[in-house]
Amino acid sequence: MISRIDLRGSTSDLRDVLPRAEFDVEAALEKVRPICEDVRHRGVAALIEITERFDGVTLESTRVPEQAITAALEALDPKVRAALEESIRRARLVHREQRRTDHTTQVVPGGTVAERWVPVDRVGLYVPGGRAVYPSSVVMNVVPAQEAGVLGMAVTSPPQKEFGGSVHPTILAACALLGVTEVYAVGGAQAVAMFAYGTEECAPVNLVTGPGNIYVAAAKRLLKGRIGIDAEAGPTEIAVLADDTASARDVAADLISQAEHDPMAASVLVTDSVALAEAVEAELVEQVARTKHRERVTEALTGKQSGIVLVDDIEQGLAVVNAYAAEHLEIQTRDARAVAAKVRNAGAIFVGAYAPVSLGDYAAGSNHVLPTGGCACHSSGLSVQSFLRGIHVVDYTREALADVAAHVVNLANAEDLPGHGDAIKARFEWTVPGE
Ligand code: HSO
Ligand code: ZN
Repeated sequence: MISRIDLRGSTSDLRDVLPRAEFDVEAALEKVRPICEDVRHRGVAALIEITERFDGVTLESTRVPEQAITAALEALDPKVRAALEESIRRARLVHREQRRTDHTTQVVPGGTVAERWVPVDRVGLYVPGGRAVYPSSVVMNVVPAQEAGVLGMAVTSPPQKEFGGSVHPTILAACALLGVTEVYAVGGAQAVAMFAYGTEECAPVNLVTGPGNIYVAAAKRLLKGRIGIDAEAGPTEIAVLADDTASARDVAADLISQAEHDPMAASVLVTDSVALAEAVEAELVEQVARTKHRERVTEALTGKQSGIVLVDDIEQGLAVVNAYAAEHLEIQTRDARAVAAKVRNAGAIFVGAYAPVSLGDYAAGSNHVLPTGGCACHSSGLSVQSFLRGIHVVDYTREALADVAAHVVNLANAEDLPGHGDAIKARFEWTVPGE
C-alpha cells in the first residue's frame, strides 16, 4: 500500500526525490480575501452569515457564554479531566523553563544596552475542530502564552452542529481548566479575520497562533503584518529513521497514528534495513485493517507524500531526514541518542523505542504545534518565545556618546545620510573630534 523509494547508491538532490504533500496556500488566498474583507467591514453580522454558510450553524452571538465553559468542565469525564490535568502539568514544567531573563550589557562605561523580554499584550489562539477535535491543542497554545505572561487571551474554535452550534465541550472544558474564559465559536479564515480586525464582540489581538486548515493558513498569510502569526501549519508529518533493531509493529503503529489526522498527512519511514521495510509493510496492512479511521489513514499512507525510503546506512538516512525536515522525527536505531544528536532539521525529535509521537501529542511536556512542510529548517515549534518580544533599551551618557560620536558621523556620511550625523553633532555644538 505504501510506496517505496530506493535511494541506495543514489546521489540525486534529496529535496527532489523525497515525498511531500502539496499544500497550496497561495491558491486559497483568493478564496479567503473576500471573507476577511467582509469580517473587517461588517464584524459580527458577517461572522454569523459566513458561519451559517460554512458550518451550517446559526450563531446568536460569536462568544461562548462563560457558564457554558464552566458547565463543560463539570460534565467532563473524570478520566479525560485527569489526563488533561497531567498534560497541563507536564507542559508547564517544560515551558516554564523557557522563560527569558532580561539582561543588561555595559558596552562602555556609561553606555548600556538592555534586552527586555515583554509578552505580547493580547493573543488569539486557534483550535481546530473539523475532522477531529483538539482539546490537547488548547493546552499547547495556552500554556506557553500563560508562561510568557500574556495577559489577554482568547480562544476560537469552529462551532459544532451536534453540540448546539457551540464549541466542542471538551475544548471548553480544557479552557476552563486553564482559566481561559474568552472563547468564540468561530472557525476558518473568518476566525483569523475576527482576531485581526476585531468585532463588536471580540477585541483585536496582536498575535494569532495555532494550527488550522488551509483556509486558516491562507488567512494568516493574508493578515500577517497586521497581526503576528506562528508558523503556517500544513498537514501533519511523521518521519521515522529506523534500523533493523526497530520494532516493525511499533513503527507501523506510529506511521498510522499521524496518518489518522488527515488524508494529506505524511508518514515516512527511512531505513537501511530491507527486512524492516518488508515487516513494516506487512504490519501496516494488518493494523490499517483494524484501525478506526482506516479510510483516511489509507489515503494518507498511499498518497505520494508518504513512503518508505531505503538508504545504504544510517549516515545516509540522517542526510535524508535532515533534507526532509519533518515536523516529527522518531529515531529508532541502535544508539538512538547519538543518532538524534546529529539531526539538524526537525520540528521535534523523539528518541528511542519508548518516545512515540503520540506521547508528544498529549503528555510528554513538549509542544505539539510544530513547523510542517520543511519549515523546520528555519523555524521552531510554539514556545514561550513565540509570545515574547525582546526590546533593546539603549541608555548612554553624554560621555559615552562623545566616545563613539565620530564613528557614527563617519558611518552616516558613508551612507550619504548626513542628517543622522547631525543628530549626534547637535549635541556637541555641531562638531565632533575625529569626523
Ligand atoms: N500530531 C498533531 C497534534 C495532535 N495529535 C493533537 C493529536 N492531537 C500535530 O502535531
Ligand atoms: Zn497527532
